[in-house]
Amino acid sequence: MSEVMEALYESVLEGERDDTLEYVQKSLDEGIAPDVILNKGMIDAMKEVGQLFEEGEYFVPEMLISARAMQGGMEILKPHLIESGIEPEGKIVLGTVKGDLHDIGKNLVGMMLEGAGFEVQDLGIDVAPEAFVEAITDDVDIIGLSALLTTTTFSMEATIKAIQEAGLRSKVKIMVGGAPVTADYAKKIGADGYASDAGQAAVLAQSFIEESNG
Ligand code: B1M
Repeated sequence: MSEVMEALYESVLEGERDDTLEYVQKSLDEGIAPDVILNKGMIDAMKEVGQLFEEGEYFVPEMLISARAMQGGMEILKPHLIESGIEPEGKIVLGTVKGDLHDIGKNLVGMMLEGAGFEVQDLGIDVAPEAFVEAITDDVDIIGLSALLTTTTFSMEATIKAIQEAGLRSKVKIMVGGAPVTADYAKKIGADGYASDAGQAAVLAQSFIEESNG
């Protein structure tokens, strides 16, 4: 890893937001590709944060300041990750499910979908099943559910059930993702698809639209 990327990684690990902003900009100035900056400089650092939390070295406040640093860096990267000027090719309602406050992955998914030409309605975090149901209007093609906790994957199932019970299941495709979610689990709870990362989420969403266009 180059010196600036190492410095970026450390800044996220230490939750030094100002340094993160500086090193993301420096990495871009040095011509490092935005997806490399994101994956190697920031997402890998967040993985180490999670590991340190598991080992009892980090606590919630440390996770939080690392998350703030990463979110700041993502704002600088955003225009470089998404291409502009594409006409919306579908609408997706996105949210982190009830009981879950993690939003970095969901925000990345939203950015990549925007980049792929989707209109994204972001319902935020801790979104109740009923709120997803209410958001399904005629122009909505896809519902995207994110969960980072093993416990909140059950909220995904509850959300799909609520959409079914409201008689709206055939109107939308449902995509799920997040660290504890698997393709098998997605199938089991009746989702239409699973994506392991933000790039895959955009590919999956596009395949849903192509399918519905025949
Ligand atoms: Co939390 N946390 N956290 N946390 N946190 C995890 C998830 C954990 C794995 C840490 C660990 O123990 N190693 C663990 C969960 C264990 C489990 O259930 N399996 C955990 C825990 C336990 C907790 C608390 C319970 C801690 C506590 O209070 N004791 C608590 C729960 C709060 C709640 O939600 N109710 C908690 C709180 C927090 C903070 C608030 C402090 C903070 C979140 C801040 C924020 O999001 N604004 C936080 C953080 C930062 C993490 C880690 C360190 C990093 C998460 C992250 O942002 N990753 C995380 C450890 C880890 O993940 N290794 C951890 C970077 C992000 C880009 O990746 O979110 O996986 P990710 O998203 C990816 C893919 O998963 C996918 O694409 C994304 C981009 O590639 N994806 C989708 C995500 N959503 C998708 C949707 C799709 C498709 C793909 O379609 C719709």
